[in-house]
Amino acid sequence: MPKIKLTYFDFDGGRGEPIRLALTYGNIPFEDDRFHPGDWPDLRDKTPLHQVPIMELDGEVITQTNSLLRYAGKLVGLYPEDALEALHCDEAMAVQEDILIKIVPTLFIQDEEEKRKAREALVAGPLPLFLRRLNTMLIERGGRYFAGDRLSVADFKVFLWVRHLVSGGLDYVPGEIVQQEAPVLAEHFKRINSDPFVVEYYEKRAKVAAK
Ligand SMILES: N[C@@H](CCC(=O)N[C@@H](CS)C(=O)NCC(=O)O)C(=O)O
Repeated sequence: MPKIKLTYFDFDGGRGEPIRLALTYGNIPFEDDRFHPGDWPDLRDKTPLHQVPIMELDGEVITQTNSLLRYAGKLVGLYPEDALEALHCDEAMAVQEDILIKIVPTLFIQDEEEKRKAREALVAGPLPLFLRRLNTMLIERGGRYFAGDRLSVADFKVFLWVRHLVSGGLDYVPGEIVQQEAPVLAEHFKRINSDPFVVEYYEKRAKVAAK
């Protein structure tokens, strides 16, 4: 097993979090290298594509969230061996990336009115579209998981995004949108959120944050 170092912003979400969750799920030792967003400008130029997450494997730097997540999934048994199930897993991860790409620019809008309009535009179109698609994908795959009848890294990735949405963390995006547009996805969220591993992981994280 190579020595693994994962570098990402110090918050329990975003592109790095599913990788942390997967490695922890499989008890894979890794350096959880978290940095304060204020330190990003200094770190940025030291990363190959001026982006995170990055993973160092015995010192070799690798980029690209979904590639890293697939790798983590393979290490811990959360990536399907069956070709079709692997395709289903990849599709769900890519769908989540695509909607994220539409949301991210709105995170940096300073003007409140402009931000409200941008978020309302998301609620009027892309968000329901992507939520409904994820809902349909779940139904087509048996209603419980995105790939086969078992947990995969796709479930962690989509769960973490939905977790942020339902928390109301995006201003002007009502958390109820998930239940309204994608009830099967809302059930999926509740199921993963109450998984004993996930519960324990975030209990531990809450203790770290309280220190
Ligand atoms: N395609 C890349 C995108 C990575 C990406 O955009 N990461 C964001 C954080 S989630 C980032 O580094 N933003 C800082 C910046 O662009 O300055 C991947 O999947 O890893």
